Amino acid sequence: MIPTITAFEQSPDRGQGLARDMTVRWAFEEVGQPYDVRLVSFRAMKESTHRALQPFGQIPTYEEGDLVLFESGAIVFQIAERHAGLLPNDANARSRAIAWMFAALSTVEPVIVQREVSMYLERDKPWHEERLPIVEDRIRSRLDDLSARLGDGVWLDGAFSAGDLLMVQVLRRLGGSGILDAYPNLLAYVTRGEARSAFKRAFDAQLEVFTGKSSSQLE
Ligand code: GTB
Repeated sequence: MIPTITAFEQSPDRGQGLARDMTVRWAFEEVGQPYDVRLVSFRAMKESTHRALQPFGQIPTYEEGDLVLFESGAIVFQIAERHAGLLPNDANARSRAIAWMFAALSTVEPVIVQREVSMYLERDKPWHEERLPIVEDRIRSRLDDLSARLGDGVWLDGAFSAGDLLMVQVLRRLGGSGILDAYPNLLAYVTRGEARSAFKRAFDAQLEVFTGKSSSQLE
């Protein structure tokens, strides 16, 4: 059975592949699982039909037969559990890769999201100028540690895993901020992720939703 996911009908990221359906699309592409996409409007996302799938009225969701899932991390984990290619076979290595999935979503991403909130929702607050450098220092603190751990490694722990997939997607959210520039190994890490053919297929598919044109038509 082909799973169906939901994605923005009109993504506010304008095709940059930063909305979380991109993460799920990338996971599907890595394991070679075809998938369908149902596009939802902002209004439809907040209606009861969609909330039955996603209690918070967000994308992405995942439906396969009787199974309905929300939370992009849980969806990537489901894909990684069901297919080879995103989690190692060795039990300990598998547990470590899962730890990196959690690290991406619960240790690194929150500080990056705080900056987005600060930039997009708090700009008009009298304390914005004071708060932003504090938030950015918190990001740098996480990146210092992540960069030290990655060192000159290619991926976080051996072969590419779902942990890398989530971490690369999280770090991509810093694009345009200049913050990653101080971490050449993390920049190279993100570039390696984006160079994967599965990433490119996923990226092109979500871009096509924004432009209404396939990548071959854009060339
Ligand atoms: N924890 C949930 C998960 O991982 O699935 C979070 C899901 C979530 O944040 N979904 C967002 C959403 O539906 C879209 S991805 N938002 C609508 C709402 O809450 O009403 C987050 C996102 C949105 C936009 C950009 N962007 O424009 O760059 C980037 C990321």
